[in-house]
Amino acid sequence: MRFNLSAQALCGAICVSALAVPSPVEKRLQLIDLKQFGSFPTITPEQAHAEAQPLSIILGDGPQYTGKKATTSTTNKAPATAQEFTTEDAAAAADGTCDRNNPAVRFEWRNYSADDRKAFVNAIKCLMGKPSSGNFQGAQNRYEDIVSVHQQLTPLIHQRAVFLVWHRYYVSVFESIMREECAFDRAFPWWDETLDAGKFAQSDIFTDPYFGPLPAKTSDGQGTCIQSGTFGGTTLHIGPGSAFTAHCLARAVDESLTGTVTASFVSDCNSRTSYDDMRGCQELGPHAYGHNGVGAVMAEVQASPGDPIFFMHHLFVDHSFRIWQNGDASRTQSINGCADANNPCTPITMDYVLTSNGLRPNTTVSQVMDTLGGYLCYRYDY
Ligand SMILES: *[C@@H]1O[C@H](CO)[C@@H](O)[C@H](O)[C@H]1NC(C)=O
Ligand SMILES: *[C@@H]1O[C@H](CO)[C@@H](O)[C@H](O)[C@H]1NC(C)=O
Ligand SMILES: [Cu+2]
Repeated sequence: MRFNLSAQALCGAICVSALAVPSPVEKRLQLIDLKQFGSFPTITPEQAHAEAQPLSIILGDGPQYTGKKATTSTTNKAPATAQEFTTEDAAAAADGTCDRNNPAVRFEWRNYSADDRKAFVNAIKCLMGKPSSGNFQGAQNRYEDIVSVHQQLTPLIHQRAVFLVWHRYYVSVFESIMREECAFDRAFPWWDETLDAGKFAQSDIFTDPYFGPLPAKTSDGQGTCIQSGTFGGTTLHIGPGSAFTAHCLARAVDESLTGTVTASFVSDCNSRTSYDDMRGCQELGPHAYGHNGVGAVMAEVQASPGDPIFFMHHLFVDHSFRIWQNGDASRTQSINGCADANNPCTPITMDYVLTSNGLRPNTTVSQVMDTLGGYLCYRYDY
């Protein structure tokens, strides 16, 4: 809007008519109306900050703490490079054991080699090229099986306690399918979005060799179909919302939204000592702004995994969750909050069942609370 006004002021009637008629470049870009995608609900960073708990509580001066910050094996030494990761590390989790001194390491994108990055996006592309199992509504390839499960489960996995644990499980299901069906045999990456806050589009994650470009939301509020890079020209068949309408993989970055995904927003949320308070703050805070900031497909709750950047984003969300858990040993051993939307609600327990509708076997909250517990076996490089 502001762009239109200043453009008119600067160059008058000729430029106005130029804006009204889409140029050949714009046509080639294939714009898409963003209204169909909606957005994730949010809280403001100011709200999260105002309700942040004082540092004395975070550092453990409260009665339930020993007065010393809990140390966990996440402080153990990392392999120096991602290449040291072996398939043995991946197998460790699958057989239910985890050597806490030698788990798989998820490397921040900047610590992840160009070769690993390529292999990672190619394995996702590989899933898009495999046939659907036929068990998931609307899915036209194996990757869309995974997207469909998120679409179908949406009301059960958002805005309630299970949000962080279910999405941790979902990322692990995605990882397992990449390894077993597309032979991905390297360490996993994660994305420290706080280092790219306000400039997501400048990250080399969003370049042709990797996830493809991140075009800005247009001045009249449209998204752009991704035409180049690993996922250029992708047609999605799950969504928008609960529909199954063929549409392009589109993005529409708003860097004023990505600009709120800062380390201080994350740590204000992580200052909360109650799991469910922290969860609500992360979900409606940095998590929601990352989705809305990338825009278009990513801003639509149900089918957002249609954009593969979804998994990089949820690896970031899971990293924040693990960092909160590192603050006290009890945080891998218990959970609180509502399991359903009843009033009064049923409290969630460690036995609550997590499902991926058969993509992988069901498990329980207790199996995924600890990323080093055996069902899972990974830590983050920092
Ligand atoms: C990963 O990156 C962080 C931040 O740049 C750095 O502190 C850390 O040492 C790196 N880790 C490895 C294993 O390269
Ligand atoms: C998995 O969990 C879902 C949800 O609780 C349940 O409906 C389904 O029957 C479970 N599947 C198996 C195989 O236990
Ligand atoms: Cu989700």
